[in-house]
Amino acid sequence: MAISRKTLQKIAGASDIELSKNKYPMESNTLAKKSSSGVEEAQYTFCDACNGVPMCGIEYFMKDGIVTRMNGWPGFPTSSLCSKAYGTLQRLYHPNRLKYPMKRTKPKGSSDPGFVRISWDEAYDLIVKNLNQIKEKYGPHAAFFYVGDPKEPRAAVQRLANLYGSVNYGTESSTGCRMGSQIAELLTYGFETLGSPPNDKTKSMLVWGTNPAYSSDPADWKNLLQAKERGVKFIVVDPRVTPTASVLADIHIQPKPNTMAALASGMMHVIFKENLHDEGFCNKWINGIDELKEYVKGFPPEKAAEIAQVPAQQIIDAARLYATNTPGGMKLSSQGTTHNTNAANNHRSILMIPAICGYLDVPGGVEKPTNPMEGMAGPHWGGDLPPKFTYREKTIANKAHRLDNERTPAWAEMMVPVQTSYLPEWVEEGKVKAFLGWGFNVMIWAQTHEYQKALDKLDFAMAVDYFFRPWTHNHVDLVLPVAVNFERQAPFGIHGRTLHGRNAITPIGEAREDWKIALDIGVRLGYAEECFNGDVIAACNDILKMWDTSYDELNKNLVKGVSIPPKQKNAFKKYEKGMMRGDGKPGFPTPSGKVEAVSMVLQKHGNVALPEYKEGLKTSEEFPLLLVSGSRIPYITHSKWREDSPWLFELQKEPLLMVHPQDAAKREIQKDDAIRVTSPWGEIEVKANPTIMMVQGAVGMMHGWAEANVNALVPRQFDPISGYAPYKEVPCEIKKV
Ligand SMILES: Nc1nc2c(c(=O)[nH]1)N[C@H]1C(S)=C(S)[C@@H](COP(=O)(O)OP(=O)(O)OC[C@H]3O[C@@H](n4cnc5c(=O)[nH]c(N)nc54)[C@H](O)[C@@H]3O)O[C@H]1N2
Ligand SMILES: Nc1nc2c(c(=O)[nH]1)N[C@H]1C(S)=C(S)[C@@H](COP(=O)(O)OP(=O)(O)OC[C@H]3O[C@@H](n4cnc5c(=O)[nH]c(N)nc54)[C@H](O)[C@@H]3O)O[C@H]1N2
Ligand SMILES: [Mo]
Repeated sequence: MAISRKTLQKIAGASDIELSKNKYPMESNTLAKKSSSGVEEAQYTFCDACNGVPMCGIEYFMKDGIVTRMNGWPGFPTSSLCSKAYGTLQRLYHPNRLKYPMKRTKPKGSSDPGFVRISWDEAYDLIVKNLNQIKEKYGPHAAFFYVGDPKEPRAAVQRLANLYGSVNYGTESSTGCRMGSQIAELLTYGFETLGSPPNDKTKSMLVWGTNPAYSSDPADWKNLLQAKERGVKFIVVDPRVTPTASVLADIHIQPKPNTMAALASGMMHVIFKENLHDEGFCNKWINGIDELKEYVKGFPPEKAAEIAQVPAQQIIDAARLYATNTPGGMKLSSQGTTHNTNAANNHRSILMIPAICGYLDVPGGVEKPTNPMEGMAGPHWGGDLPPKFTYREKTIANKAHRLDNERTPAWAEMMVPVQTSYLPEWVEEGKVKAFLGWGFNVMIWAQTHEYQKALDKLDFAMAVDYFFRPWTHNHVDLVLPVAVNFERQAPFGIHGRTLHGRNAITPIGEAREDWKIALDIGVRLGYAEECFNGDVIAACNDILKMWDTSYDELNKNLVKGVSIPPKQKNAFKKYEKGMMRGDGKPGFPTPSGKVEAVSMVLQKHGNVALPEYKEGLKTSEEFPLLLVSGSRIPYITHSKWREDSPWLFELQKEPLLMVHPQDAAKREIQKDDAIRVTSPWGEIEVKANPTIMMVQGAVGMMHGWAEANVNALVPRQFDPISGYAPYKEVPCEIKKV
């Protein structure tokens, strides 16, 4: 897998880049203001470093056609930039950026794929030829469309998939990120929420399995710090000693990973027993309340404590603190509680705590926005994309052809993007023949080599990326160079009810925008009109017209943005007022009209319908430690920001394994020792980083390092509801090399 910097540059076609010269003039650029020589002019775009949604705003300055400096976009709702955002400037001019379409010339499996530069015309012809052949031979659903962590390409790629006729469109969010918690929320509450920011009505907060000090945008973290100063009581549940826990927690519970349903059941046991719950809400609005009460009777604090390996008194104290400091809010993780074999029910169990306390949709509790952007509710560009633009009706009409119907039926019923964990099986069964991927990384999947093998077996695979990533791109036929955040006009920004335009400089080399590539392919497949003849602004306008505005209008109001007024006044307890369900009846938007402790959808599919605890992967004498992988660090996102941005790379140049000092001492391991990490499913070598951040009995490291891919250790044993992999509960052992 190791590949030299020189080879990478050769593949990227980068040797002709000289940063000292003005190589990227702005003639062809429609939007960025031309600066007269020597004068700096402010321009605006968004940061896509951690792909948080909504994105942070960047103000940047040009001199002689070059972006010379940047800072937060003044007045933009999230504009205090972190180190990764500043790293995007270095990424823009990185000599290894992909600049031309590249086609492989050697067969799959060769040590050198033999990528050569081709023209865009040739690249598009290759894609169209393959897509047409596949449609003819196997039908359109055999082509899989996929977008990784990047959120911005999604609407255009899903539109393309549906136009071509394939219902099989998936994303990294539908594989291992946000949607595992989202399905739990939809099954339980009927709407998606990880909680709302605490406000001056909030008296307590449950912060569960998330470390916003490192993973959230700075404004979000600041909000939590301010709540702490106001005296809000915090319960932080995380096996590790994170900055979030040490700064915020009145009570820090450090449970064994994947025991959340036992721990939450223990807390609910105390709340019911001490009559601290909201009996009126429970009786009227919770489906299966009797079954839930009965179930948690089986989890007295001592028993929950034994399973979760925490002091019983802490469970009692936390339950009392949360239920008596009314109302309580919550901040849950997109993925910290769902990277295990009981993913959805662990998360559902946590969601039941604020529900039984009556904290849903009350001021200061778990607030649900009254006026999300019509036609685009949810995390914009991340999850629920504009249904009209993405042809949702086709996704619904083609439901029978979804590849996830068989193995994760509850998922297939509830979620729009397909769950992709079973890609290797589908390829083996001949159900997938082509893979068209925008911004994706095979290293994010458990047992990565299975996905690499699957890509190798396809008739056709392509990737669209900023850089050449050998571990992924050595397994595709075509790699297309994409424009970065400074170089794209689509999509526009959405923040609450405010829309923002952006400027774009001319892309380096022949890089093109994600939206442009998707639309161009559509045009060549015969959908010129539907794909706006490849015009990304026209595509944006097609969405913007639903709010009676246009890209032009956004750019006229560039700095301030355009706010779309809400149609109704803000309201609480909307479930009492018929404001939550599509049919206008009172109740929650679930099949029963109530918060579902017993999920009717799960019942129908034969899944465990109560949020029950299930024992996970077992440690043993041979593998006594639990690996909790992927905990975020401030200056890295997944596989990115290693060589992409040398400023950030300086902060950490190699993968490190966090281990509690006592666990290290037992094995005579010291800081920076080379160690082998072994699980029943694989092994890797890394350097040791003994730290008290790690709880005893567990070890942790970040995913995305090619030289030590932690997902080699993670088994493909998926949660039956969400299809999620146990990234955070792998039995393992470590040994000095
Ligand atoms: N073991 C373990 N595995 C995990 C996790 C974990 O915690 N532990 N976390 C999971 C989670 S939550 C996530 S989100 C995934 C991450 O999954 P991925 O998104 O697949 O991972 P990245 O490594 O960020 O790869 C993104 C690729 O897209 C390229 N790219 C970035 N932005 C753009 C863009 O706008 N357009 C295009 N075309 N390309 C772009 C980058 O250069 C990079 O090559 O990993 C999952 N896997
Ligand atoms: N700097 C930076 N920011 C990012 C990213 C990044 O890579 N770098 N990635 C972005 C993405 S894609 C995502 S999904 C988000 C993720 O955002 P977060 O969810 O806040 O990310 P983590 O830091 O992984 O926090 C998860 C925490 O869960 C804990 N944990 C593990 N297992 C369990 C369990 O069973 N129960 C409980 N209670 N806790 C558990 C871990 O110790 C860890 O501290 O961050 C986003 N922001
Ligand atoms: Mo994620």
